[in-house]
Amino acid sequence: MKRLLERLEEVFFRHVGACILLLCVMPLIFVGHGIFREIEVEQAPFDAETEDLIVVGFSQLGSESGWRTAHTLSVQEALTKDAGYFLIFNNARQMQENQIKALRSFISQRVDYIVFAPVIESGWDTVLQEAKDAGIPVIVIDRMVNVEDDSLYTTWIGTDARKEGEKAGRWLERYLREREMQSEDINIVVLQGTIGSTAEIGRTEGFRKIADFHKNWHILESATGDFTAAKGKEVMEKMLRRYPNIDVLVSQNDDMTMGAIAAMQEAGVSFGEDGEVAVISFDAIYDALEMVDAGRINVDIECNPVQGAYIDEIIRKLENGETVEKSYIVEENIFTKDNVAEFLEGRTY
Ligand code: GYE
Repeated sequence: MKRLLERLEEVFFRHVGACILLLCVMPLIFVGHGIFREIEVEQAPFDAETEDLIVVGFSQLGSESGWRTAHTLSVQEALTKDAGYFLIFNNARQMQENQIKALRSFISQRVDYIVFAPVIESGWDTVLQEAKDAGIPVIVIDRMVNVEDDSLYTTWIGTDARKEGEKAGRWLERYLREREMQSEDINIVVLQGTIGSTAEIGRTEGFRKIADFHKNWHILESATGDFTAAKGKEVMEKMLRRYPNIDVLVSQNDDMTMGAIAAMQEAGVSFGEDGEVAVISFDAIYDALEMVDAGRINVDIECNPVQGAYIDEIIRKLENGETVEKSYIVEENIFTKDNVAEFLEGRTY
């Protein structure tokens, strides 16, 4: 009996001991995990090798589209070690809070420059003030920030999204005129990008400006597909169920267009040059241009992701103490079946 009691005592303490140990260790595991999650950005090793390099923290908003992949690559290809840079990259996965964390991490690492593609326009005043207080120049790329004090960033390199939206509207005017449909009722649906982003705001407003001139153009619905193919498909499926006679799809990027095309195919709705639904897309990535060539997308309004070389040039000027412009707008084209072939050749994205 005594031996049995001793045995029970031994087992009991062993288990309680294990539980206590686990209780002590568990919080550490969680805290540790939290820490590692927060500091996802690569640390800049400030050793002899990097001392001569210009350290750039690059906060990319996400990897939601083919355009974004080309954009990231363009920055990485321009800011190489051979060109004199040490690039710290962070992908915010389309979440503003991740981007703010990345910017704070760059500030605490005392990088030489911050390059930053903001997911939406608002909400940056505080963190950009922190960068300014730390004396770190901020180069905003692609989308814009909407801040009270524009001395919070040094310069912006991007595209004219409003003009892109207007170009889409002008193309539709021409298209309807050529088919002598300019007086008919035209039903339009719009797949918007991330709400509150420069690309979404500009393309929505630019297109609407032209649409407002035409009382026979009816925008049945505008809904966001968040610039992704999956969401674009999902939203288009709902629209196709709701509206049996869509004449025009305006899709604010090629990825959503691909999703919407899949939805139309599944629903048995024809589209493109000879179809029921005319397709207007934005970005002009390679795969979409092939679809323009094949007559499946009627028009693609280009948005140029090749912005890396501009950043390099701007940083070099700043290093030499030269002044830079407050904004740089990259050049853009518009592609239809008539001109696309010559641009397909040699296009890398
Ligand atoms: O059109 C889209 C991407 O901000 C211009 O973002 C960029 C847009 C681009 O996700 O594909």
